[in-house]
Amino acid sequence: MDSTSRSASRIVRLGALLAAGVVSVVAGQRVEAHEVAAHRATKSVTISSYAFRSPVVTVKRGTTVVWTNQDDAIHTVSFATVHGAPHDSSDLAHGSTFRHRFTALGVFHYHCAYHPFMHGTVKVTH
Ligand SMILES: [Cu+2]
Repeated sequence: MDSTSRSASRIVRLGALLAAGVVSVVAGQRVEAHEVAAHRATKSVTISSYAFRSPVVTVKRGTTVVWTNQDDAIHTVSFATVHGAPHDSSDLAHGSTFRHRFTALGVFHYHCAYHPFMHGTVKVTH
């Protein structure tokens, strides 16, 4: 093998490595774009007339759920204490919001600490 063909074969190998790298980078970007879209998703739940509307929401993992109290009465968004559930919202006055990004899969039940008949569920899926 002379020096010309040796360097030519090195160039071919480098080209193959670059091609493989480019393919994996493109695949990685696709996955990232998909994850970013899920992470930016939000779902709104309003609190009005002493009820969570809608009481049951199903969201993809990474979604942020935002509760807004439209009642004059104070309410809370208080979850059963399980892995992946948010901490208590504490008191929400009229117009206040509480938000939590759900990163764990599961079914999360919550209620209002002042009005136990007010309850809701967040189902987090793939
Ligand atoms: Cu309440």
